[in-house]
Amino acid sequence: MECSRRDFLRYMALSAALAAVSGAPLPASAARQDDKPDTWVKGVCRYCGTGCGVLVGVKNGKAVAIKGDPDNHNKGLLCLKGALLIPVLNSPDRVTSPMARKTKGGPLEPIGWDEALDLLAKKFRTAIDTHGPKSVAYYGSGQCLTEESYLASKIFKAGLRTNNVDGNPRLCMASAVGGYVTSFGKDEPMGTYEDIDQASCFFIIGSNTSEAHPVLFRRIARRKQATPGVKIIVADPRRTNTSRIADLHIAFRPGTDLALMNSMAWVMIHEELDNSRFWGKYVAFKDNEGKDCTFDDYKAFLEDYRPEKAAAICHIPEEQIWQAARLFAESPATMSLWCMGINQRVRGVWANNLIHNLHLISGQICRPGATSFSLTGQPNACGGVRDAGALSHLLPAGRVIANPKHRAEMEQLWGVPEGTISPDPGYHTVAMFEALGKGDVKALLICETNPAHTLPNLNKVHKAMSHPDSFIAVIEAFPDAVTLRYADLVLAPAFWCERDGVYGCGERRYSLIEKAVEPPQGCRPTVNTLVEFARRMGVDPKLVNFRNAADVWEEWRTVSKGTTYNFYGMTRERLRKESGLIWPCPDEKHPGTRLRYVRGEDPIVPADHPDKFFFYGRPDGKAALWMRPYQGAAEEPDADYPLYLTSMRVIDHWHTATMTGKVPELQKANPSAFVEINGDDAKNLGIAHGDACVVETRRDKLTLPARVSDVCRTGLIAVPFFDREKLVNKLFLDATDPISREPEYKICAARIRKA
Ligand SMILES: Nc1nc2c(c(=O)[nH]1)N[C@H]1C(S)=C(S)[C@@H](COP(=O)(O)OP(=O)(O)OC[C@H]3O[C@@H](n4cnc5c(=O)[nH]c(N)nc54)[C@H](O)[C@@H]3O)O[C@H]1N2
Ligand SMILES: Nc1nc2c(c(=O)[nH]1)N[C@H]1C(S)=C(S)[C@@H](COP(=O)(O)OP(=O)(O)OC[C@H]3O[C@@H](n4cnc5c(=O)[nH]c(N)nc54)[C@H](O)[C@@H]3O)O[C@H]1N2
Ligand code: SF4
Ligand SMILES: [Mo]
Repeated sequence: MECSRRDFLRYMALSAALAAVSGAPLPASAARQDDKPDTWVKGVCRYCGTGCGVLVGVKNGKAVAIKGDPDNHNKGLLCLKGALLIPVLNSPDRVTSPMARKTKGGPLEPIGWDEALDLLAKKFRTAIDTHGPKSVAYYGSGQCLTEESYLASKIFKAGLRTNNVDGNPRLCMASAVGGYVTSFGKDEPMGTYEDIDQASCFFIIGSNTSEAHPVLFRRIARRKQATPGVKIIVADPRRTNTSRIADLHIAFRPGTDLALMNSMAWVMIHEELDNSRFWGKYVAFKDNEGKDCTFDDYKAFLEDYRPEKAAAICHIPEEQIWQAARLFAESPATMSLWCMGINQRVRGVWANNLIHNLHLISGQICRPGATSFSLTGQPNACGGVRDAGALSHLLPAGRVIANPKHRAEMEQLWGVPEGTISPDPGYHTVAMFEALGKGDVKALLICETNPAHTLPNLNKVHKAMSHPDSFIAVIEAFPDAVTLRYADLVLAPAFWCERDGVYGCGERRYSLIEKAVEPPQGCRPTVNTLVEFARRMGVDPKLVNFRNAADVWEEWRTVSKGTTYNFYGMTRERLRKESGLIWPCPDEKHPGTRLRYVRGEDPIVPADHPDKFFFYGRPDGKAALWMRPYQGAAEEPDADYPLYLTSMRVIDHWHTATMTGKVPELQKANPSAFVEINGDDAKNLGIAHGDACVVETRRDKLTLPARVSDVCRTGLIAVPFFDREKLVNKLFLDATDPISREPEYKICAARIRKA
C-alpha cells in the first residue's frame, strides 16, 4: 500500500515518541525561530487538555517564536500543533470587528462596539421581559479562560436568574465528571501526570493518546522504553497509533467494553488478585440503583461476565481478558487513562464507574503510579467549566444547583438576596438547542465554540439555529467557523495570548497565560465584553465590578476557599512566577497537591485522620463500587445499517480546524475528511483505497474517499470531524447518557457503498 502523508506523519509521531526516549532532539521543540525575540512570555498551549506550558517569543510587539516551558509539566516539549501556534496567532484571517445582519438571511456587516453591545442587551432584555429568564441561554466552552467561564456563569445564574448555562464540556467530559462524582463524591482525578513516570502498567481505554495527547503519549513511551517490565494494554476497537506501542491490544466490538471490564474484575477475584485489605476498608458496594450491598453480591453480579461469556459479547479471544486482568492487578502500579471512547456513550458514566471499579477492587489507587486518570479534552474544561461550575446543573467548586445549601452559600458569597439562584437546573446542551428549535430559547450567547459544526444530529441543530424568532450572538475569533452562518450578531474577541487568564489542565494544574501581544484593533477581551453586556442588562453593578480578568480571578480564588477545590493560595502574583500549581493549594506557602484523598499528602484530609485514605467526597468516607451491567449502544447495527460508525480525531487538526486549518503544514497533512474501513470489509464491498464512498445512516448520507487499512476492526467504519465541507455530524444521532447527558458520538449504525 502507498505511504500517504498521513502514514508518514503517524510514523513521525511514533518516531518522535522514540526520539524523546533516546534523548534525540524533537522536531516539535525546534519551533520557528527566524526572528530572535526580545522577551519570552509565559503561557499555555491553546489546544489540548494536556496543557503544555509554553513561552511565546515577542519582538517589537509581535509574536515571532514559541517553545515549550521547561519549568511546566511538559519540561519544554511540545507537539507539532503547539509548535505551530504562532502562524495561527498572526493569521490575518480574523474577526476584527463586531458584525450584524440587518435582516435575517442578509450578510454580516461590520458595526461599532457600542451598537453591538446595545443590540445584544436589547435582544436579551426583550426576551426576559416577554418570556422570562428561561428564554435566554449561554453556550460556552472548555477553551474559554477560567475568568470568562466563571463570569459568564455568574452573570447568567445570579444576574439574569437563569441556569441555562452549558457548554461543550457536556459533549466531552460530562461522563467523566459523572463517573468521578458517583464513585468518589468529587470531580477530577486524584493523581497527576507524574503517575506516568511511576506506573508499571498502563490500561489505555478509548483514548488515542498518541494523536489526541501527544506530549503525554511521549511520556508514556519514554516510561516504557526506560523501564524494563512496563506493560501497556490498549483497549480500542481501532488499531490506533497508540495501540502500536501496546503489549496487548484488545479490539472489542464497539460498546462492549462494559462487559470486558466486568469480566476483568471477575478474573481478578477468581484468581485472588483482588486486594481485600483495600476494598474491605475503603470501598462501599452499590447496586445499579445505588442501594448498599456486599462483596458477595458483587461476586454474584460478575457471574454474567465470566470470561467465556464476555469474550462472546466483545468478539475477542477469551485469553485477552485473562491477560489484561492479570497485567492490571499484578503490576506494582497500574494507571488507567481514558477519553472519548468511554465518555461519548449512552453508558458513559457506567463505563467510567467500571474503570474506577477495577482500581478499587485491586487496590491500584491513590499510590504513585496507581491511579484512575481521566484524560481531559480541552485546555480549560477542568479549570474553567468543571471546577468553576459553568454547566446547567453546577455551581462553583463542586456545588450543585439541586442542593439548597449550595445555592444559599453562593448567594451569600455573591452578595445577592436569598432565592436569587433558580432551583431548576437549566438546559443541558442537546436540550438547549432543542429548546431553541421549539422557540423556547429566544436569545442565545455562544462563546468560543462552534456548535453548528460539532453538535450531533446536525441537520436538526441547523434547523433549530434557523428559527425565525431566535437571536443568536457569537463571540468568535475566526470568520470561517460554520456557526457564524447562523449568527445574528458576532462579537470580536482577543485571542489566546492577546489577553491574560488561567487555564486548568487535566491534572488539576492551573497555569497563567500572560498577555504577550496586543489584539488586532477592534478585538476585545471577552471578560470586558461580558461585563459590558451585564451592565447594559441592568445587572447589579456590584456583581460585575471587575476591571479585568485579574479582578475576576481574585474573586474566584476567594470563592474556592474552604471548599475541597481550595486554590486560595494561587494568587495572580504566584501564578506569574510559577509554571502552574496543582490544587488543593489552600495558602500561599502550599506547594500544591500530588495525591488526593491521602493522609499527609492532601491538605483536605485531616493530619490526624485515623486511616491512610479518606474519600471525603462521600458521606461514609469510602469510595463507591457500582455494579453496572453491559448494555448496548443507543443504535446498534441491523440488517439495513449493518456496520458500526464511529468518529475520531487526527493528530494534525484541532476540532473544526478554524485554527489548525490556517497552518499549511497541518492542513496539507489532512486536507479533507475520509472514511476508514478495514481491508476485509472493503474487499467484500468492492471498495478500493481512495474510492469515493457513500456513508449513510438513518439521518443523512455523505460521500467520502475510503482509507482502506487495518485500523478499524471488521464491521466498523470511522470518520474524522474537522472538515467543514463534509459535516459528518449530520450522520450521528443525539442520544445522550441519562446521567451525564453526553451524546453518543462514538457509536451509531451505518452502511457504506462505492459511490
Ligand atoms: N489532535 C487533536 N487532539 C485533541 C483534540 C483534537 O481535536 N485534535 N481534541 C481534544 C479533545 S476536546 C478531546 S475530548 C480529546 C479526545 O481524545 P480521544 O478520546 O483520545 O480521541 P478520539 O479520537 O475522539 O477517540 C478515542 C478513541 O475512542 C475509540 N472508540 C470508539 N468506540 C469506542 C468504544 O465503544 N469503546 C472504547 N473504549 N473506545 C472506542 C476510537 O476508536 C478512538 O480511537 O482530544 C483532545 N486532543
Ligand atoms: N462527531 C464528533 N463530534 C464531536 C466529537 C467527537 O468525538 N465526534 N467531540 C466533541 C467534543 S469532545 C468536543 S470538546 C467538541 C468541540 O467542539 P467545538 O468547541 O465546537 O469545536 P472548536 O473547533 O474547538 O470550536 C472552538 C471555536 O472557538 C473559536 N475560537 C478560537 N479561539 C477563540 C478565542 O480566543 N475566543 C473566541 N471567542 N473564540 C475562539 C474557534 O475558531 C472555533 O470556532 O466537539 C464535539 N463533537
Ligand atoms: S500535547 Fe496538547 S497541549 Fe501539548 S503542545 Fe500538543 S496540543 Fe498543545
Ligand atoms: Mo472534547
